[in-house]
Amino acid sequence: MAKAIKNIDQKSIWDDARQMLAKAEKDGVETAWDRLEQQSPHCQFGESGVCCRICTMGPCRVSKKAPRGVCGADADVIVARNFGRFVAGGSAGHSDHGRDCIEALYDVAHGKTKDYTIKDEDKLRRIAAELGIAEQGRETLEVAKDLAEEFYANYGSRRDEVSFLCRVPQKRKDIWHNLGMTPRGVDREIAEMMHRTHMGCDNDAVNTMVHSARTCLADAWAGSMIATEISDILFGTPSPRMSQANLGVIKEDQVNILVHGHNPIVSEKIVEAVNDPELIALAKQKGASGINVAGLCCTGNELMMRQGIPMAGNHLMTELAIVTGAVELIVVDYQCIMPSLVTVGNCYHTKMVTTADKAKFTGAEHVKFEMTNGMAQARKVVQMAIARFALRDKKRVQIPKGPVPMMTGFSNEALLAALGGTLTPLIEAIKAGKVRGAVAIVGCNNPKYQQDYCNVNLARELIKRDILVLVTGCVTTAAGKANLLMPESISQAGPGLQEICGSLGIPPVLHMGSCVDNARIIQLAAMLANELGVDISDLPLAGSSPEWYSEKAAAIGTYCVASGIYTHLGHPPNITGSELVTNLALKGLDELVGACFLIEPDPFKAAEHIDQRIKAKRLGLGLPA
Ligand code: XCC
Ligand code: SF4
Repeated sequence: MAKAIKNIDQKSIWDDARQMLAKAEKDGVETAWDRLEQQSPHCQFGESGVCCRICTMGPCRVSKKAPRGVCGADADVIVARNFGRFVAGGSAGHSDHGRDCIEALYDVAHGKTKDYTIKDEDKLRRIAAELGIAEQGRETLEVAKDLAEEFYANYGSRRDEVSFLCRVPQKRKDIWHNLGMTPRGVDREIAEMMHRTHMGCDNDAVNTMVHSARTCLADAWAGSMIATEISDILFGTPSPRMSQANLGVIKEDQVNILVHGHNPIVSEKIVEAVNDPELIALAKQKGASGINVAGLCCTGNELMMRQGIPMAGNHLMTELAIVTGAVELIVVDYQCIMPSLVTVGNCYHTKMVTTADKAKFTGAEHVKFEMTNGMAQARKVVQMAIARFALRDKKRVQIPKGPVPMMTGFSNEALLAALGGTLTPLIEAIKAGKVRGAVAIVGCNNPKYQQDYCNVNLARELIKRDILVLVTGCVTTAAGKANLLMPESISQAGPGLQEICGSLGIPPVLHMGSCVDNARIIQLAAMLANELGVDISDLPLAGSSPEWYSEKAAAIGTYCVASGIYTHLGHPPNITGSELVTNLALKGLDELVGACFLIEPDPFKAAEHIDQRIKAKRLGLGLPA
């Protein structure tokens, strides 16, 4: 892995980031890039996954000289156990977010809250029917009660498989069944992963890796999918709309509030509160021309998909957004929020507010959001932001100019609507080779890379080859800033994609949501496979997370592969200390589940490999390459 990057231009491809990196230096603000330098070089034992801290006979780090830990575990066992716990962490993140969504649906259904309602009743009924819950002739809230119970049961230990396996092609389910990979319950698989990786339990690396995949499949087809579906039910199913991205969305003359994290339950209320005429009047009284809210990371994606709220930036922009000196308040829920934001905020007048008891930050103010007080708490947070406006030091404000326009809102429902109600036009385009395949580029930033260089260049290379690109998570902002999320950007695509996207009036790169919304993408893959009567692994699809960093991203990559989708990563997880586990990831899985990982830091080479894979899949289906 590359060493820490020192030159500002090499830290990011973006002008807004570079301006703020220079300002951070001038203002004496430390960023992730500085701390990466302090942490480099990284511990080789840790990086290759051969450091075990699972018991106090250790910690053990195995090497040629000392190939086994005190208990006798070798590198294969240690690496597999570490990986299992790593993806269990990621699966827990998405799935616990999903659980919070179920609690919200439950409270709405039982009339325990007036702050939240059901916005998409059709979707509620459609999903209820899909899962075998009677809905015709019944009150909406009665159906919602049953759906909440059904979803809760997906977290337990009493089922043979999670509910949404009804969406999975039979061939895929058979593969999972035969491998012992069928996800039974979200909490069960995660707890079992922790159990298996206790000292003296699962000491067969392949067996541990199979359960890792099972845990991630529970994330995909239950935890994340439930989070997405309930978010649509409660806040509306996204449809195409326009928005904007980059730090230029921060407004000099307004009170600026940034929302950061993942779950729309908090941020949706903040958006409502900033539109409250009373609060706007209060802001004006304090000398601001209004109240502006902008998103960061996945909370930003959720709000952008449904409300068109602009995106200030992705993961590595979160510190830099505060460096503008124009952010009054940053309100967060959970996941991907750097603890450094409190410190950066203290260098300016920026207040940080936490909202979830499971994600408190020392130095931040805690305003606990519950289902019954969401609106009141949101108003309180907005008032706090307004009060900070007077503290802003105008001499230290510098906001990069010119936000970039982008199109968002491509839920599967919206995509189907754009296609005229059926997948047929897309399938015909795939058969004709006009759309040769589709690749989901998802995930994060990581200061070990030039920010967004791989994310953007991979997308550009793929659309040139008539491969439709779907983006979620932090790649969204990258694609948006690169002008790839506009219908006009078809000029950068190959002729086939130009024709198809042009006739539909959609961009060649479609924004499908946040990280949990990768569930939309695997659902789409399953729909295509079912329509064609094949397995997901037969389709000309791939996934990619070029600049990933998080446990969640590793869980997503793993469930993609286990679902039959070839998946590219810019760098490997910490598994290279085991040849067995590494070979399984890069090759062996192909025989087991019909897909494997590709590791390639260069986006141009990655595009070539993905293209080859798509060609092979097309030929396998009897289609022209
Ligand atoms: Fe986090 Fe979801 Fe990664 Fe962005 S992309 S840095 S995980 S916010 Ni999921
Ligand atoms: Fe060492 Fe084994 Fe304990 Fe791990 S489980 S720390 S390898 S003794």
